[in-house]
Amino acid sequence: MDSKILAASSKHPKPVDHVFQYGTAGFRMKANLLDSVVFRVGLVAALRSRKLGGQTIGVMITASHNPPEDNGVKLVDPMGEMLENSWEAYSTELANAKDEDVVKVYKSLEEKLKINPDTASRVIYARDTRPSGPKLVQALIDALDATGTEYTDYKLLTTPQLHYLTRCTNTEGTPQSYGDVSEKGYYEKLGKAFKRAMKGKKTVGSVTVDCANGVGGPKLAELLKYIPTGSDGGVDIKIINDDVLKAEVLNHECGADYVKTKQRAPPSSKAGNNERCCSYDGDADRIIYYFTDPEHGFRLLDGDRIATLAASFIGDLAREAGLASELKIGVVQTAYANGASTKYVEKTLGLPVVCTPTGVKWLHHAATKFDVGVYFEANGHGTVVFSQQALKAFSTKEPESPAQASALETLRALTELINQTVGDALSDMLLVETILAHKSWTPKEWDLTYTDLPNRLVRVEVADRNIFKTTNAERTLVEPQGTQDRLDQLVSKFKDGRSFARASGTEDAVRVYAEAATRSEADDLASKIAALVK
Ligand code: 16G
Ligand code: ZN
Repeated sequence: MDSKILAASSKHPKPVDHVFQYGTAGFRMKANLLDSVVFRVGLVAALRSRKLGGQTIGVMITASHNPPEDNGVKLVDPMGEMLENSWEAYSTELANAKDEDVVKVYKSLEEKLKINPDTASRVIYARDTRPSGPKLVQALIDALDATGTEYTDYKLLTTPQLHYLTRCTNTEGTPQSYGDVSEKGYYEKLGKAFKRAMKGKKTVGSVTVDCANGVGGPKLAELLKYIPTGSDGGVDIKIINDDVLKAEVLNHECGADYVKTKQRAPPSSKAGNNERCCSYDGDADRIIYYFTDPEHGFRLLDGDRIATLAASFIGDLAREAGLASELKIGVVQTAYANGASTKYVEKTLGLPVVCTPTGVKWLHHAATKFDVGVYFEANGHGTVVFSQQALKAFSTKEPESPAQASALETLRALTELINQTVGDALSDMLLVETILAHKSWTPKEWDLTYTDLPNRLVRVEVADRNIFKTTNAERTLVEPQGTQDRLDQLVSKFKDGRSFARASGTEDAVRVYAEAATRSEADDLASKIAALVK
């Protein structure tokens, strides 16, 4: 095997002087720098699979909401979760090894982690629509061939579809089976669960879906074949920005990241006043809703709104089902969650809120501590996870009334509808549409549940972002010394003021978030804190 790895590696030389890091979203950069990285990630996937006794590891080639010329690669663990933390460091180590040391580092990891090279290794992989994808896939295949790994190429998929398939592959034929191991199985599962959850209801008006000209477009079109639409009741979906043939339009003036950061609808959207709209990102693991209010203009219904909507609906169902005292329901947010949403969950819904650092893996992990853990980043990445105890309660509780039976049936349908492996724009959208249909809500009623505090996010270029060290889920700076005290002093002068600064995990910058009672105060506070950290 060693000579095979050496020979294959020589076809994928590392760009000199480039330092790579497996970050919160895997490796991500300009696609022309990624060839050696993807090859070596293939080696890591083989090691990881062998370490786990031949369980299947997922490899996704995507750069999500980044521009079309970028690409990236990340690994998916057997149950569809993000790669275990310690393996991020092994991936980084192998990605940075000199060409002549690749086999040496590979062998040292094998030895250190006590991996038996004779154990079988299995990988499944997929990519998004970027033109650089197929060439990077070849680098991955070369690594899998060199390590004697069995693999299945799922071609084009959304990131959450690959997470789904990874879990299905590893649970096939067991009582924990997550669904049929095929792309079609994914649509069938969602379609069936959506019909059950909707119970013949119909959403008010239509929803316009902006697919960011990414892989979500063709996949949503496929999903529509499995769900009731238009005259059958269900949901009336209009797809826009679904051009995956013109590479340059991916994420360009459209998509969830554009809408969230620019706080405006994509210019291509023709939706009228009060019409429900949503945007996916380039690999369809994020979703943001919005609409135009005739009085107040553009209104964003972001990840915080989806979390509060889901928590309120599931909380009500658990009460109606007579399970409220048995099950611990909670919401997980990051420091970016609007303070008004946190207050709404704690005070109005009466549910606990946990705050974690930025990055899906932290939120997901904290959510699994609840029986029903609702987690969303404000940027629209999130889902709901159910404990074994919750699943058991939903399926075994004897209903004492037709209302209880109905609530239990809706809960069971939701556990099938929600992609519990990771945030999934298609699944999250069907969840939101189900809830709005049950409540007969337009986006206006959803928007009125609470009022966001005015807030501002600023990106600050600094000489060295690594000097900024935080604790308390990124809400408190421990270094540089004294900065947090000065920050606190500034914040204390603002009514409802809150602010924090943290080093970005994906860009060379520090991000400053500030909120306060009024728009001008939030802006003022943000610029003062930005000046402080500069
Ligand atoms: C990554 C994270 C995303 C997070 C973002 C923060 C995953 C899959 N993705 O894209 O959840 O919001 O980083 O970026 O965990 P930042 O560190 O630059 O603010
Ligand atoms: Zn994404």
